Amino acid sequence: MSHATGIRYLKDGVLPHMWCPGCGIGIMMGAMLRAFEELGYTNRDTVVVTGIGCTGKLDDYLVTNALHTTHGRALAYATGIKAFNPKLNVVAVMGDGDSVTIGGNHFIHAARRNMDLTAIVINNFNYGMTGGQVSGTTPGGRFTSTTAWGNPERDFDICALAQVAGANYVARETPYRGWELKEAIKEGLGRKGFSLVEVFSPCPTHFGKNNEMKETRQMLHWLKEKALPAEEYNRLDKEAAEGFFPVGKLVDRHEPDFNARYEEIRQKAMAAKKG
Ligand SMILES: Cc1ncc(C[n+]2csc(CCOP(=O)(O)OP(=O)(O)O)c2C)c(N)n1
Ligand code: SF4
Repeated sequence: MSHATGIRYLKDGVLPHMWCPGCGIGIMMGAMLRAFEELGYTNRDTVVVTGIGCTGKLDDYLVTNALHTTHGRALAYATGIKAFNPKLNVVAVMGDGDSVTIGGNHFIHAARRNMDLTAIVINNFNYGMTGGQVSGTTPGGRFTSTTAWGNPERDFDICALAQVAGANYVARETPYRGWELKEAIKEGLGRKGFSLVEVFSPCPTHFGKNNEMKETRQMLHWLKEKALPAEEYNRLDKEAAEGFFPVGKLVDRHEPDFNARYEEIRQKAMAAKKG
């Protein structure tokens, strides 16, 4: 039984945090810091890279190395850090707008390269910080401040996107499943190559309010009811699965990561030069 609190990575005097009551970002941060502690990460060898938005504020609270970057570009910075010093544990923490709406191109290419990074994406189905606008993950028909009559677009399945782009590890969790969330982050961090942990998360202030879930408990209840363990979800036919989503481990590969491939090519080039 672990007694990890993650407190050693928190800056002194920063609580209470800035997130709204009922927001899922704090729960994710707690899970991530406990995962760091259980893995024995030191503050010095850990780098948390964020983009912009409510999720992007997370680096303010940490005494690991932390970098607050630009909207949509966290993975580009994280890639550079990992390429420069592969010994560092590099985590990019992003919102859904950050990771796959404005930042979609960086996301698919980081997964395709199989960079040894962990991406944690808070998917709250809208742009939280700027007032609840529609994002690339807002489900079709749902209401946001810019789709007052319902969203005419279809939403991205971020986990499926990471899978087809080549990620080694993909999991989805919710703040309702705090222990499983911590375990997924831990497994993602421990896996070589690109890992994604997507967190379906409540934004009661905007998405909840606009979709008849003004109370936090209603949003948590929605996430609890609709989340099915992947094995259970996969047994359902298309009709029965409608409205539900799979949680837990969704992709489990051990393909060589970018640095391993790069080293192999470098060795070959050196050998050819000598010969
Ligand atoms: C290049 C750029 N475009 C737009 C913005 C304005 N902006 C700041 S936060 C934000 C939305 C963030 O949404 P998301 O990434 O989903 O994170 P959340 O706030 O929901 O955690 C936007 C559009 C910006 N800062 N930079
Ligand atoms: S606006 Fe939404 S995402 Fe931002 S802190 Fe509030 S609840 Fe969280």
